[in-house]
Amino acid sequence: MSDEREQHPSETFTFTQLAQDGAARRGRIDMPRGSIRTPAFMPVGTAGTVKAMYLDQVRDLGADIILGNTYHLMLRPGAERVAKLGGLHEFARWPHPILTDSGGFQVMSLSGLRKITEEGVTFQSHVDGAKHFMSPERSIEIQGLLGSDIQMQLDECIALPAGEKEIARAMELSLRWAERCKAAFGDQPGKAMFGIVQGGDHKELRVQSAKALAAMDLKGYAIGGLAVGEPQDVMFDMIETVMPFLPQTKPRYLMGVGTPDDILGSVQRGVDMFDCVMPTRAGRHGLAFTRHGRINLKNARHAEDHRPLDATSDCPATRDYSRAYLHHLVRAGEPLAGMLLTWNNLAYYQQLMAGIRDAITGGRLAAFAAETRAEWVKGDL
Ligand code: PRF
Repeated sequence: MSDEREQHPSETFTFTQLAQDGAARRGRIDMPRGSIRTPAFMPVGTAGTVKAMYLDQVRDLGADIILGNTYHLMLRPGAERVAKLGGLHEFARWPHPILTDSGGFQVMSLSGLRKITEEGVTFQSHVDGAKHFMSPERSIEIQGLLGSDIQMQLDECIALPAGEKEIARAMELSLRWAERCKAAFGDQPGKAMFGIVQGGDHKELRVQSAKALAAMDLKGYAIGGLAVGEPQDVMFDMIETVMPFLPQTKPRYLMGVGTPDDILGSVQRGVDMFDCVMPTRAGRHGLAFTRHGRINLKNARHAEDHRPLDATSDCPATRDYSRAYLHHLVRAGEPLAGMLLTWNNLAYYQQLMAGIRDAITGGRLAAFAAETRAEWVKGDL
C-alpha cells in the first residue's frame, strides 16, 4: 500500500491535499504531535481510554488520532486534575494527536436536567448529580487543560425531526458560540479549533451556517447535527449542500458518523475525518464488522461454527478465533468477548480507511466503493 504511516513534523497545524478523486480528497494533517492521514477514522476514547483496547493496539491498527470528551473528563477525573498530571497525552500514554469534542453534544445526550442560555449550558452530572455550568470559553479552557490538539467549538446539536424555528435558533446560537470559542482559543499555531456547521435538515440554514463559519477563517470545519435520527439520504444531501461553502484547503470532519457505508458515502462527498462509537460499542455488544458485512455473534447459529470471522485478515482477533468461541464468550458475558470484537472492528474500520485512501490516490474510489459494498452483501455469514 502507498499509505504507510510517515511523520512530517510541523510546528504549525497544516493540511496538505495529496490527491483528489471526484469530490473525495486524500490528504495529511501535520502538527507537532504527529501526522494524520486523511480520510481518517478517529477511535473514540471518551474517558481517556478506547474501551476494551490498549492504546498501543489502537495505534498499531492504524489510528493516527483518537477522540476524547470534554464532558466526561471534566466530570471525572476533572480537567484541572488531568492538567496537574501532565495532560491527557501523558495521563493515558498516547503521545499522538488527540481531538476533543466540546461537550455540548454529550450534555444533550447524557446529562440530566440541562438548560441552554446565551451564556452557556447548565447541566447535571450523570456521575453524581452535581450541577455544572459550561460556557464556550470554559469549554475551550477545559480542552486546553486536557492538552487537546484539535479542539471543537461549543455548539448546540438538536435531535431531528425538529421545527425550523428551533433549528434556526440552535444554529444561530452555535455561530455566536463559534465566535466566542475562536476568541478564547486565540493564536495557537500548533493546535486547531474547528467550527461546527449546524442547521438540521434545512438546506438554507445549513448554507447560512457554513458561510458564516467559513468567514471566520477557522483551521477546520466539522459538520454536526447529522446522524441524529434522519435517514442516510438526508444526511448525504446535507453534506452535499454545505460542501461548496467550506474552504477547499481546510479539513472537514463529520461528527459521530458512522457505519462503514456512511463513511464511504461521505468520503465520496468530500469528508476527511470521522469519529464514531460504532466499532467499539458494537464490539462490546457482540457485533462484528467484517469485509463481508456484520455478524451478530450472539446468534445461536454460530455455536458450532469453527470458522474465524475472516481467515484472510491479518488481525489476530479476526483470523485466529472461531466464531463458536466468540459466540461462547459473548453468551458467557466474558470481558474477552468485547476485547476481541472491538479489536476486530477497529481493525476493519482502519483497513477500510486505508483502502479508501489508496483508492483515492489511484483515482479508483468509485470502483473501490462498489466492490466494497458488493462484498458486504455477498455475505457467507
Ligand atoms: N456536535 C458536537 N459533537 C457531536 C455532534 C454535534 O453535532 C454529533 C452529531 N452527529 C456527534 N458528536 N459537538
